[in-house]
Amino acid sequence: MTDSKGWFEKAARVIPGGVNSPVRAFRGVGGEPFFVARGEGARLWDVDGRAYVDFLGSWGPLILGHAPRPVVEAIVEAAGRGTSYGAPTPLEVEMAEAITAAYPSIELVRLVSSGTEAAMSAIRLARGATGRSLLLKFDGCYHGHADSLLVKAGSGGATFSIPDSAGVPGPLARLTLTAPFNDLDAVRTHFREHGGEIAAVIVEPVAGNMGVVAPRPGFLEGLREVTRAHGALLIFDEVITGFRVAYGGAQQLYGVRPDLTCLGKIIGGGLPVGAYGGSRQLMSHVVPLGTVYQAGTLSGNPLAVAAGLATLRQLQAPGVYATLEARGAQLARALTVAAERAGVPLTVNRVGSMLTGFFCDGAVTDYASAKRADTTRYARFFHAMLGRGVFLAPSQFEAAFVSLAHSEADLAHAARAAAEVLASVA
Ligand code: KE4
Repeated sequence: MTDSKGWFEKAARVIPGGVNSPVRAFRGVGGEPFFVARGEGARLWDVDGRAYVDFLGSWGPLILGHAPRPVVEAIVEAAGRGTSYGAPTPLEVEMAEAITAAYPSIELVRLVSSGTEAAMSAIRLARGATGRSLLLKFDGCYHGHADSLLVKAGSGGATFSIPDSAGVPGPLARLTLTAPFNDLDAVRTHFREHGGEIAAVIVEPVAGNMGVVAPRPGFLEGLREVTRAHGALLIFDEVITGFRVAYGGAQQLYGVRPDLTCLGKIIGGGLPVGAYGGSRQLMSHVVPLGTVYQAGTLSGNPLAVAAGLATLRQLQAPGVYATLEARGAQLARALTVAAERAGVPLTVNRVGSMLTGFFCDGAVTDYASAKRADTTRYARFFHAMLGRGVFLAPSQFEAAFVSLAHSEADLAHAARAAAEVLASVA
């Protein structure tokens, strides 16, 4: 019987780095990844038979936990009728109706197959609808791997960005401006200098990809105001926050309406779905209505949409978000108390059921402050928790997620493990 180590060796012979997405390779925490045999509820089992309480939840989609019965039944039922048609189906309409009902800012929505596709399409639409070329994104925010979004701030405060990946042409990177998250002054400066050329600002309304960082009061409202004043579009990338921090996402939670919204993760219930949407006027620029091209063989795939709809139906039950809020708060409190008792500097940022414990003192409000965290200590914490059967994100700069499948006992297990581990990494 092949163990995780054996599978990783086999994988590395045929897959770059042995993984199909780089963060899974544990490079952020060292060591080698375990290989999964199965998941059920709040638990994962690896091929070596070890069980973990899973606070990664596949990086966000599994708000109901692993293999929830209504979702599995919906997938099986849909699969029995076929797996893909390349032709429209009623289920896609039901998903679009569910999204537009939950997001008043969305009148028309296009389903795609990943968050990357959603963000890539949204920025192309913004450029096509405004006739402008510049984009503005925030340091530490991640919107998938489309070329225009793999950029970072130029050195020495240079206005224009530089590629954050090989293969991204310099001239393309320079069309994307960057600013620190939560820094409205920096955004206003960019608009003063380039206002008439900026097509859109794209933001994670609650950042998840630098670790969890909440918007400062007034930040999102300020983005809404400055983009409107300059005729630029505001894009909320709610691939993580959509149906996570509230049924209506961060735009419901903070009461700020973007022009375009990207969704993903939860709306696929663990299968590949992304979406982007906005006003009828804006979305009418998208082919076949308009001239902004976007297409996809498996867009609106019936199995993925069936899984997503079954998930959303569960999230419409009364009290769901109060439960997620309470469980998120309970885990955050347990981490904070354990760190205080152990004398370990830990700043826990949380919004609802997404949270990150940064191994540093002081507030974490943007990428620069997040990078103060002690990643070596985080790596030791991660592995010690894994050894106690608790699976967290294999990177300090990612989020942990609590699901509706996590029980009181699971949270108590994590709290006990954190108390033991933090005492040992002090
Ligand atoms: P995908 O293409 O991975 O489905 O979505 C890209 C994306 C877009 N927007 C936000 C806010 C996202 O968080 C993501 C993807 N998130 C990462 C980690 N937080 C997925 C994990 C991975 O890359 O393997």
